[in-house]
Amino acid sequence: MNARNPAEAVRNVVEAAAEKVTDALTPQVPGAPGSAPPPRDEPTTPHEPLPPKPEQGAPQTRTPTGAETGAPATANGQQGAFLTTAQGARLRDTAHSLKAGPRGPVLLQDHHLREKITHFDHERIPERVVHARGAGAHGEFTAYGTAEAVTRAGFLAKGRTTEVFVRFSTVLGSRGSADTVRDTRGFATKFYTDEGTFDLVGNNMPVFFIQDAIKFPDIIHAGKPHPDREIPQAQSAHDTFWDFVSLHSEAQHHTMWNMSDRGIPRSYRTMEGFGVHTFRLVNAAGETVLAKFHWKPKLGVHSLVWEEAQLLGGMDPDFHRRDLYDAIEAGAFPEWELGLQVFPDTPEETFAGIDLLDPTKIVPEELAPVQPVGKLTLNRTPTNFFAETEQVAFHVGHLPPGIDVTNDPLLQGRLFSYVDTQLTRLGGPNFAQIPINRPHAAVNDMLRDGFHQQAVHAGVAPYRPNSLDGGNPFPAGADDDAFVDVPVQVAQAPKVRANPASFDDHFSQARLFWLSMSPVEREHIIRAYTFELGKCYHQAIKERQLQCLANIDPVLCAQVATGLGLPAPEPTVPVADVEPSPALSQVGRQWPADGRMVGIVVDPDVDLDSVRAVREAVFAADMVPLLIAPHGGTIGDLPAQRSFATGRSVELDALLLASAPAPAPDAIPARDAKAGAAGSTAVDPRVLLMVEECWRHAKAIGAWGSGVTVLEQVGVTGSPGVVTGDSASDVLTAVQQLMADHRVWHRFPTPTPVA
Ligand code: HDE
Repeated sequence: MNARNPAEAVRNVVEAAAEKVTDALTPQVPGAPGSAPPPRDEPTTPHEPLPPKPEQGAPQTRTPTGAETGAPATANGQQGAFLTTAQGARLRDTAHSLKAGPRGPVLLQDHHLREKITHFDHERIPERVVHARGAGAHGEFTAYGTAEAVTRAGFLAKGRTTEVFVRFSTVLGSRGSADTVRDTRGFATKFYTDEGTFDLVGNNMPVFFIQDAIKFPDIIHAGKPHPDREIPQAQSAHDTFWDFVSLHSEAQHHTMWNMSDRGIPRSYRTMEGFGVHTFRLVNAAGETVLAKFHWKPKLGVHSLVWEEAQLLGGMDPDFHRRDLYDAIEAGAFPEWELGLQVFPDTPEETFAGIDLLDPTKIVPEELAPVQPVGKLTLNRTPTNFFAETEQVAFHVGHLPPGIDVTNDPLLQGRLFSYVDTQLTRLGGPNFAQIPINRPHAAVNDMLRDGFHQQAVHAGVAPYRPNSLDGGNPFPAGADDDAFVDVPVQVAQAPKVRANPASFDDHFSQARLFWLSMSPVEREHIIRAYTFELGKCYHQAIKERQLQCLANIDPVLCAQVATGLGLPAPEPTVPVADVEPSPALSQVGRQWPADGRMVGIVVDPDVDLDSVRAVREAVFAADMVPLLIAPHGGTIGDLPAQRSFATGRSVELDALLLASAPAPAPDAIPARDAKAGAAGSTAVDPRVLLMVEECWRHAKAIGAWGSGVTVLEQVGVTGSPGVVTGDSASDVLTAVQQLMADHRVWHRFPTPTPVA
């Protein structure tokens, strides 16, 4: 055994033991739960903890005040071969309480029992009040240097690479809710820059429901489950949400984004991200510009269809986090470009007539192009969900020199909220000392004591000025790279509770978004509004929201009204005359298919060589092949990752049929309701259902050999995006080309007229 370190040696031993039993059945796709396969018998020889899985990362081992310790990241975890107390005393037994004789009673002196149970009692902490459901990953950001002219932020200097941690989230649901609900997604990035941590706490939509932070509790109370029955979970399809947004019409632009395909992303990897607010950047010469941050995914923007999202909520509530972690494990590292829209810093703080302080407005990319300034790559999964994803604490006020805030009233309120929320959630003021939050810059802050203080501060003078600690810490001078608040002129004005008049336009940009959509995206928006309002109980709320839609677009309003069985009202304000922004549509371009799932239906009679070749070709294209077979185990020498009983179309991006499997022995409707799908008795009905679902979800489907007969039985042969051929590799090539468009949208006509 020639292992480089003891942990690797341990893995070699455990792997060797496990090889004997697991070789043939190992699924060979991402998702193995541990770093070594388990042996069949319980291991009894003491050894060091197993190393993390190769794709896992962890916070660097920094001191609470930001210094590198040089210890490996694994030193954050458990040490040694033996079970111990929290104080490090070795324990012989953790399965039996200390009792007066085998039949008890249990003795109060059992300090191990009390330590174990007491700690367990306190394992849960309050979940985030919003964005509770999330998934994080480590990565790095490399700057192109293209932002150097507008900001002095060191991490944006050419070629500079900075460690990051990103957390994606939904907004409304509880921690255990489903990933695929219709909602806004959080996209929060912590850059551990050597000038202090920068948190870009953004969303996958560029606008927000409200213009003033004081209304955040209102929108969230309206969106959360009703307080009496605590339903519905993690969704906006209910009365209180639509009650608020129909009365509070500044929410209509954001609501339109939620009702569009952006509300149901296919993957975190296929989402754009937006800083939403306008920020102020300052360069080395002290000159300023206004700017908006954008994340552009390498894989393009891509979404689920609504039925798929609903099925996935039950089939795989962890769909998005699984997709993220499987992609990283498979080496298909998710990538985004960071981009800037830059505007002159004028006293009016407007651009092309758009108020840059109004967070319900975008600046169309056609007017101000997004200029790429660097690349983000997520390349390591967390080692421990709680330590990293749950305890990470973002704050819009974590800013490095070169990036400053503006007077956007939503941003100003956020500057207060994020620290305040961590005090409760993370139990005190020292959350910056938790490993995932530790800065990668030297910290000398004069903040002292408090719950869970981990720094051992030296000296006697945590105050300024002092002479007893030699005057330390010293204010940074002009040449010491300090954060300097930009001395922006504050307008002379009365103290008021009021908005500028420019904030009063609530409908024109909702219309701009609607007009920018392709026909199929508009059908989806009509469907989403009709579904959500159809779930509301009260007629008055539906009618009020229809009035808002009438003010946005008459066709949209009429279509939704028809679905609700209500008359379409006339607009109460003139419908805005706006130019569409084609950049807002996600349809019409081509994208790489990295990390996408390709199902391959096989049976024991399949031509194994062609399946093996297709499987290799799918892997080679950075996608994941899933063999779907009548039973688990293997087909020939190939592992079956799904059976007809465990598999479902919704986890696939494309489906290939290499066989026409006869009904398996468990294709019994009384046992598996999917087996009750209507169709021929020659083919397993669950395969027919899979084809049917892929077809109606506009996915590419391919078949060769006897697989072609399955398509005939479902009645989809020859329809758009359904490929047949003699050669498996030709079929795969054609399917891959279809996947570059994301979906086969032209399979279905789009009848709604354009206004
Ligand atoms: Fe947040 N938001 N927010 N938010 N937000 C939180 O902070 C808040 C807003 C966003 O993965 C909380 O640590 C107020 C806009 C993300 O940990 C809390 C207002 C945008 C995350 C909070 C807003 C966001 C949060 C809850 C109105 C997009 C998850 C837990 C002024 C630009 C970060 C926490 C993570 C989380 C307050 C509006 C994004 C309560 C008061 C606009 C991505 O502090």
